Amino acid sequence: MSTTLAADATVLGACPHDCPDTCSMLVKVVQGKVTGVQGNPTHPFTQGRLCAKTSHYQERVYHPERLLYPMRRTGAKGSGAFERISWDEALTTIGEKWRAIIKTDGPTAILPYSYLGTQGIVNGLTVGDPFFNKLGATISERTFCDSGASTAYVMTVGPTPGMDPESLAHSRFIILWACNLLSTNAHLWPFIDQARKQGAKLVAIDPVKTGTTAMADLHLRPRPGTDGALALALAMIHVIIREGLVDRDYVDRHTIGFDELSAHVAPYTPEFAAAETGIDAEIIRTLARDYATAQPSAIRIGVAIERSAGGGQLVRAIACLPALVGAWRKPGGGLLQLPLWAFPARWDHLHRADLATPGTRVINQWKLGAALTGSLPLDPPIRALFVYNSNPLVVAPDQLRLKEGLARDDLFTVVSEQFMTDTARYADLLLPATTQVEQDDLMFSWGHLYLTLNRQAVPPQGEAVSNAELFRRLATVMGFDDPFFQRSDEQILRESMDWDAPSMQGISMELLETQGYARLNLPAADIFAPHADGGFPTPSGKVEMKASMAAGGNFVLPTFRQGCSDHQDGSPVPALPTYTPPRESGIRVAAPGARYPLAMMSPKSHSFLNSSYANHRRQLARESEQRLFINPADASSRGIRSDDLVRVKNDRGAFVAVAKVGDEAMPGVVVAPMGYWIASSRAQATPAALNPTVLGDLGGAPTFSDNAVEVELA
Ligand SMILES: Nc1nc2c(c(=O)[nH]1)N[C@H]1C(S)=C(S)[C@@H](COP(=O)(O)OP(=O)(O)OC[C@H]3O[C@@H](n4cnc5c(=O)[nH]c(N)nc54)[C@H](O)[C@@H]3O)O[C@H]1N2
Ligand SMILES: Nc1nc2c(c(=O)[nH]1)N[C@H]1C(S)=C(S)[C@@H](COP(=O)(O)OP(=O)(O)OC[C@H]3O[C@@H](n4cnc5c(=O)[nH]c(N)nc54)[C@H](O)[C@@H]3O)O[C@H]1N2
Ligand SMILES: [Mo]
Repeated sequence: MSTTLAADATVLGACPHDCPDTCSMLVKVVQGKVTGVQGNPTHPFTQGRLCAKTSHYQERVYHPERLLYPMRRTGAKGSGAFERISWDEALTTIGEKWRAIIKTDGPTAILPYSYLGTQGIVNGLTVGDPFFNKLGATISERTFCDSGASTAYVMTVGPTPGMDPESLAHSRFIILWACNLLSTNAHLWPFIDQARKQGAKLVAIDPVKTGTTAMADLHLRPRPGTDGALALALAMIHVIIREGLVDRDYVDRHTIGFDELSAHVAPYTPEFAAAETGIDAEIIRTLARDYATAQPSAIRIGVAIERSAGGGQLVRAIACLPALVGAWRKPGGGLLQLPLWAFPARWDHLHRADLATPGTRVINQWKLGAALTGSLPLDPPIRALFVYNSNPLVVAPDQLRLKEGLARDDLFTVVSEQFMTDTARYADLLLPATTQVEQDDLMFSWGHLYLTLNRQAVPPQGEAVSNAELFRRLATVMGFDDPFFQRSDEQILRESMDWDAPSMQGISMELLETQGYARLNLPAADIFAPHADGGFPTPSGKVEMKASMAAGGNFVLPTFRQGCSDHQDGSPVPALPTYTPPRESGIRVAAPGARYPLAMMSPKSHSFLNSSYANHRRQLARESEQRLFINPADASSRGIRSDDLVRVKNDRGAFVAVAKVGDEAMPGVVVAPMGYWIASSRAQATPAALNPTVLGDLGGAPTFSDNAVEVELA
């Protein structure tokens, strides 16, 4: 933590959240208290604005329900009854329990569970990895978010930042594919707006009608899941090739596998895609023609694109499109996935996979319920769970089984949290965590090309500690004497980046301190076309329409996702982007008399950040209680009217929601926005109770958009 904190100041901070926008934030401190936050007006991406979640961040800092002290459970698991204890007592208890478990069952009986409660390089994704690797705990495979799409993207174009998000201002044709940008990536909108003022056309491909799709010139609504969208992408390739819209020069010089792809897409006609998607074949033809001819054209894919059985193959097909039409030639053309690939973070040094014993057991985090209840056979079983930066009871699938697992009396659970979340209620010990204004951090971004510094503005509330401090304390308790485990936040921060990398030239701590942020050393967005002349970071140096990495079977994603492999069941990945049938959803499954005839999606809520902020009055006032959007056709056949209470169910579970009848949901599809807590739900369950644990075709992605359900009046 910083040494001196001014009583009155405006401190350069950064939004900590798991969101592509990573805003530079001005934190106003008056008499040692944060009185307000504001988007940094000089930051080219933040542009002075914060969002519905963070514009009153001080309300999170001083929320009356903040956890401020370590606590021990006094009631039944889940009851929420706790009493205050000291840090010494909490740490001693953890040390004793863990040592006893290690003695009887070995260290793999301990399972960490974490994600991106905070995204900072110091306190975020990797903060606990060196500790748990050294401890020998089971490795948690974190495939929460974009690991499927990332695997597909890397297979096809390599770990390239892709197009500069700001260069969208120069696009002539923009496709938002499975991306609810105005809610989830709102700071990208001004660039799209600028492009549109210069005549660019905007197309949204999303089964759901959202605020974002309402802004588009054309909204295409494929049936959710792989059957729809993958067929659409393959049909676009089909049309572009058959109608001679290919940029032959670009394809010849910068791609491999074109001839095979050309033969491969022959059956994927617009008529085939029309039957799969419900979108008119002529509209698909026009889309392909416009996309190919209005150069530069851009595709922005949302993370949601991966959430079906064939999501990975879909992203591979989409990643072929810009090369086919030569979109990469100019600024404003190409594919925008996650520009985080541009940041030269020293991930190996941050997660220290080298400290783990080779062969250590790995459990995918979507399987937590199964892992805790024994339905995933484990030897030794999990006897201790350590949760930080995550709220699995709301974000992971299989909620009922997970609840059952967390309720086990013989499971020793520690949760580090800012709030008494649904998961925290099941802890044996609770440890209080700081918010962003109480700590230092450095932020990379997965939505723009700026590094952002967060300086501490006020002292920690109560006895809250940062995650980095938490793991220093745990290392001491467990007797890890390597000084690596006692590095200060400042040391971690400074050692986290490769300052010698070309993209860091011109960036110094001094610059970050004075400006709050710095653009990576890359050309300005209006002249930046990273692949105008090829240079893709794949094994061949080209866009791999036929993926050489697929031929080699499994490979580990070259990212910071420690323990993340590409393919869960070990079956080979097809060399060309190939049609994968839906597992559950898709209208075609819903034959007359089907038990679960509706496809459920559970996308993000506008005012929550995953499950964060769903305990804030301001955000709840806007989101109200759990809603279920249902089409009038499906509602009337079930006797459901708007504001009726409905039960949504499948074999995995059920939850109760307030029905909203309208065309937000297309026929055959229901939409249950995510984030609401169990504690404030009507039937002690949320959409996660219905979500499948089945993984997608690549990268261990979830299949939350491939989920068959039924709805009835409650
Ligand atoms: N307000 C808000 N912002 C957020 C978050 C939040 O919780 N709330 N979460 C952050 C995080 S962690 C992430 S990963 C990003 C996610 O950002 P997005 O991917 O934009 O988020 P989603 O709302 O999950 O999905 C976007 C759209 O994809 C559609 N969709 C879902 N499945 C499919 C499909 O199979 N095909 C097609 N074509 N469309 C589909 C949904 O209907 C939805 O409207 O947002 C980040 N920003
Ligand atoms: N149904 C459905 N489920 C989904 C998704 C979906 O679209 N639909 N999206 C998936 C995706 S893309 C993602 S990224 C995941 C997100 O999953 P999570 O990363 O688990 O997201 P949150 O629910 O925000 O939980 C983060 C928790 O960390 C806590 N926290 C914040 N800062 C700190 C800190 O500094 N220290 C500690 N110890 N705790 C802190 C917060 O209070 C919060 O309770 O959810 C996934 N689950
Ligand atoms: Mo995410």
